[in-house]
Amino acid sequence: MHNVASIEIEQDIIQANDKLAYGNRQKFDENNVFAVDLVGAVGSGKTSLLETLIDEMDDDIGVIAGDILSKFDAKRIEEKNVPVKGLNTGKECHLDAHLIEHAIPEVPLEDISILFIENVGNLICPADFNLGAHVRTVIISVTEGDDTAEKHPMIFKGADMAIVNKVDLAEAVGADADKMVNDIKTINPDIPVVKCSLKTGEGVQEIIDLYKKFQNQ
Ligand SMILES: Nc1nc2c(ncn2[C@@H]2O[C@H](COP(=O)(O)OP(=O)(O)OP(=O)(O)O)[C@@H](O)[C@H]2O)c(=O)[nH]1
Ligand SMILES: [Mg+2]
Repeated sequence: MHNVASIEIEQDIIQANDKLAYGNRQKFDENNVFAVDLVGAVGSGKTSLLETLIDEMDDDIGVIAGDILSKFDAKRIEEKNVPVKGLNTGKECHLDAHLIEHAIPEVPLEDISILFIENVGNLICPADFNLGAHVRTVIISVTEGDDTAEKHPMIFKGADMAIVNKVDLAEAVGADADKMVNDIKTINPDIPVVKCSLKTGEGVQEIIDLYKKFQNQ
């Protein structure tokens, strides 16, 4: 009985979130803003990827940076002189559409063409929470272990593209980056997967090309 009740509550929360996400998507579309939900394990390279993309992409980029307690990531993005709104989730281990709805007025959508939303570092909680973004990217890195994708299939099932980062460290940590790519492709055969190193630049152009392709779809 208790289990049935908790499933119903969870469904209600997810449905309410989906409704708000739809509203967020409308605001992005009205402003011709392509929005990306960037999800990944703690320390997998989310903020580093954004720093690189801000440097390398021609687009006007804005960022919403979610963190549990700090504004560290927002400060790193601020140094790149692009619009950024830092969001603290408190105890919550994911962003949700309601938080994004309230952050949107603080990002000048009319001045940007891409909005990256850095989700809280976590491969579990964000899976169910649509933010209204056009694309969800999942980034993991070899240093979390090459069984990471196998252990977290749900996050890859709902993703549009995936990145296996820090391949420059694969040998040092005894991880097989190709296995990680294959695991992701087994979980979700429809999505592109890029092997990347934000230290050497490997894979960065491929990621940029994918975002351009998604933007033009
Ligand atoms: N060697 C190597 N280090 C990397 C790479 N990408 C990121 N790092 C380092 O990994 C650490 C974590 O990177 P972040 O970009 O802060 O990771 P994050 O996913 O934003 O972390 P949280 O927001 O705390 O979850 C930093 O010290 C980066 O310099 C990479 O490709 N290779
Ligand atoms: Mg970060």
